[in-house]
Amino acid sequence: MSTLWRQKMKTFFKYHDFDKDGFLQRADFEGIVSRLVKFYLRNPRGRNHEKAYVDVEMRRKLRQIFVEFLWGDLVAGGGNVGATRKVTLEELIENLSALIEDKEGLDLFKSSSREAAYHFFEVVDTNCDNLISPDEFRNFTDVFARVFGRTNDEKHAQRAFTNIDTNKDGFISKTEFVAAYEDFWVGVTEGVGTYILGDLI
Ligand SMILES: [Ca+2]
Ligand SMILES: [Ca+2]
Repeated sequence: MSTLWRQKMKTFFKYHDFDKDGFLQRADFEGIVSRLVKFYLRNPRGRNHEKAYVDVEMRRKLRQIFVEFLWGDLVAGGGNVGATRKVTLEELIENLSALIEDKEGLDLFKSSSREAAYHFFEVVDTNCDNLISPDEFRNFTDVFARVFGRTNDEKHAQRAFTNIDTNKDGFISKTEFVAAYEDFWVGVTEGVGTYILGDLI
């Protein structure tokens, strides 16, 4: 895999290793879900942010993304996904490259990545019009930055938006979002999803 790809994995790793102990664990991902739910309960940002929706539906979508897909399929590589498992950056890189360098593994990976991207899209599209506007995207990067304990970098958020919006109509469609999310994980050169998490570390 390329240097750029490794850099993306390192960026993902650093953001998600919330307690900065050099390992990714189930608790890191559970913690992200709890913090996001708590944040949206306190600061409803959209039409679909009634308390009951956030508490049940959004929590379910976020768990699917962070605990089942990101932690279970991807970081833990389908092995032990329980509380005792600790994964280093090198191990993440090994698990993920083994998965995407295998034809069958890649197909499987793409279908779960698509499903996770759909859920993500619904979380970001707060007015439920099936498009992500620049404002919705900014809101989302802002919420994520808070949850990950960083400051939001507007410049990088804007660059990410422009790259993802491939037909340049000023909105991110579901198809564009799915393509960008997949590109982040499998692309070895700079592509539509390289900066989806912000600038690379
Ligand atoms: Ca929208
Ligand atoms: Ca577009």
